[in-house]
Amino acid sequence: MTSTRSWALAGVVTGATGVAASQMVASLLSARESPLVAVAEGVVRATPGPLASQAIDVLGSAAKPLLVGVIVVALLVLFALAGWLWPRRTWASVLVWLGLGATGMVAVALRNGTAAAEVLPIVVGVTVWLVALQVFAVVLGRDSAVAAGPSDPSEPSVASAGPAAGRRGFLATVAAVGLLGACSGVTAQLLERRKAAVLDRRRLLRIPGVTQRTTPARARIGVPGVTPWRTANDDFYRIHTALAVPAIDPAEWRLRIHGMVEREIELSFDQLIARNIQESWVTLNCVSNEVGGSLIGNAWWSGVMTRDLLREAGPLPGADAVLQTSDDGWTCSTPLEAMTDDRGAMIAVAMNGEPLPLEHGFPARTLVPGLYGYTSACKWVVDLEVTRFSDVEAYWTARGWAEQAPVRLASRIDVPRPGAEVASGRVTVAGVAWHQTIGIAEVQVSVDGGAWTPGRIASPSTDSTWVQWAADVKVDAGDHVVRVRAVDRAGEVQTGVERDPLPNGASGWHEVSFTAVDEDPI
Ligand SMILES: Nc1nc2c(c(=O)[nH]1)N[C@H]1C(S)=C(S)[C@@H](COP(=O)(O)O)O[C@H]1N2
Ligand SMILES: [Mo]
Repeated sequence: MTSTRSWALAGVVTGATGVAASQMVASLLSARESPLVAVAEGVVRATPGPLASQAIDVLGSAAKPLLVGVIVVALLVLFALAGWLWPRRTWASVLVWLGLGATGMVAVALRNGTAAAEVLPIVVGVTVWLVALQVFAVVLGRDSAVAAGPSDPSEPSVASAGPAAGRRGFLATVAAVGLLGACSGVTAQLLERRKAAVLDRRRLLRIPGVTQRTTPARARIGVPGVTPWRTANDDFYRIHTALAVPAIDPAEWRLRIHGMVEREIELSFDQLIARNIQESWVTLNCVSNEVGGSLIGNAWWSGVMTRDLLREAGPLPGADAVLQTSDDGWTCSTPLEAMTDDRGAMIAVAMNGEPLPLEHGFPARTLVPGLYGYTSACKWVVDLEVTRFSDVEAYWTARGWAEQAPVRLASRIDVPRPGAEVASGRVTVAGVAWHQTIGIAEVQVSVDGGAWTPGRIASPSTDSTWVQWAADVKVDAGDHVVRVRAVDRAGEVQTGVERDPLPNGASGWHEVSFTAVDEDPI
C-alpha cells in the first residue's frame, strides 16, 4: 500500500470517527443539533432563495438527500486530503481539521449559541481527529523507518513490500479507530432513538386537569423591556449536574415514597396523574443567581400536592426532612414541613400547560415555593425518603451549600439596560422583585445615592411569584446610577449587605448605570 493511499485512508477513518464521536457527545448532552446537522442546515439557509427553489423544482424530493450526499462526499475528500497532508505538511493538515471544526462552531453558534452542550461536541470531534492522526503518524512513521520507499526519501511511505508487521500495525490502527467511530455512531443512534421515542410519548401525552394560562392582566406593569412575567418554557433557565438529560418513558417511571413513614407508597405515572391535579403560578430560582442575575423564571405549573401524598404515607414522629432522589442520581434534602404545609409544594407534571420539557424534569419534578431549587426542585424525581436532616447529606449540601435555603428577598432592574442612553427628564425604571411565599409589598428606587422613593408594583394573585415593578425618576443630562430594593409583606426591607451566592444565596442591591442626554430641540 502506498503512503498516499495509507494516509488518505487514515484521514477518512479518522475524520469519520471524529464526526461520530461528536454526534455521540451531542446526543449525550442533548445538544439542539449536532455540528454536522448545523452545518448542513447552514448551507441550506445560506443558499440564495431562488437557487434553492430552483434546486427543489428540478430535483424535487431528491434535493435533500442530494445535499446530504454532497456534504458527505465533500467531507470524505477533505478528510482524505487532510490525511494525505499530515506527514507532508502537518500544519496544513491541522489547519484543515481546525477549519472544519471552526465551520461547525460557526454553524452551531449562529443557530443555538455557544452553550457547553453545543460547543463540546466540536471540541471532542477535533480532539479525536488530531489524536487519531498522531497515532497514525506514530504507527506509519515507525513502519516507514523500517521500509523507507526507494523512490522519494522525502516521502514517508509504507511500501507494500514492507514488513508484514508494519502493514498489520497500520491495519490494526485503522480497525481500532474505525471501531471507536462505529461504537460512537451506534451509541449516538441508540440515544437519539430513545430520546425520539420519549419525545413522541410526551407529544401525545394528555394530562387531565392541566390547563394553559397566559399572564394575568393585573400581573403586568406595562413597561416595554421588562422581563415577561410568565417565562416561556424555552426561555426558562436550566440547571442540572447530569451530563446527559434523562429520557424517561412515563410508562417506566415510578415514584417511591418511603423511609420514616407508616405506609410506603409507590406510584406509576398514570396513578399519579389520576390524582387531583392542582395548578399554580410559582417562581423558581437558583441559589447561584448573582444580584441582578437571570437564573429565575416564573411558570404556570400543574401537579399533585406533596402534602396529600406525604399525609397519606404518614410521616413518623422525629422526621424533619425529605431526601429526594432523581433518576440521574442527584439528590436534595427538603424540610418535611415545606412539603406538607399550605404553600403548595407539588410533584409537577406540566409547565405552562405542557408536559414538562425533558430538560425541566419530564415526566415529573418537584417544586417547593419559597426554597431555592437546589434544596427542593428535584427534576426527574423518582424517590422521596422521609428522614432526618441529621441522617442524610444531599448533592449540594455535601459540597458546602447550606442545608436550609429559603429564597432571599431580592429585586432586579431590567430597564434601563446597563450603559443605556435615555432622554433626560422623566425616566421609567422597571424590573422584577421577589420573596416567594411572603410576597412583595413595595419596591423603592434611589438615583445617584439619593433618598429611596417608592415605585409601583403589579399585583399577581399569589405571593409565590415575582412581581413586576416600575418607578418614574427625574434625571438631568449626564451619567447616573439607579438602585432598587424591595420590602416584603412581612415588613422586611431588602438588605444592602453584599453576599456571594455561596452558601445560601446572594444579597445586595442591584444597580444599573445609564446616561441621560438632552433631546435635540427641533
Ligand atoms: N436531577 C436534578 N434536579 C435538579 C438539579 C440537578 O442538578 N439535577 N438542579 C437543581 C437546581 S440547582 C435548580 S436551580 C433547579 C433548576 O430547575 P430548572 O432547570 O427547571 O430551571 O433544578 C434543581 N433540580
Ligand atoms: Mo440552583
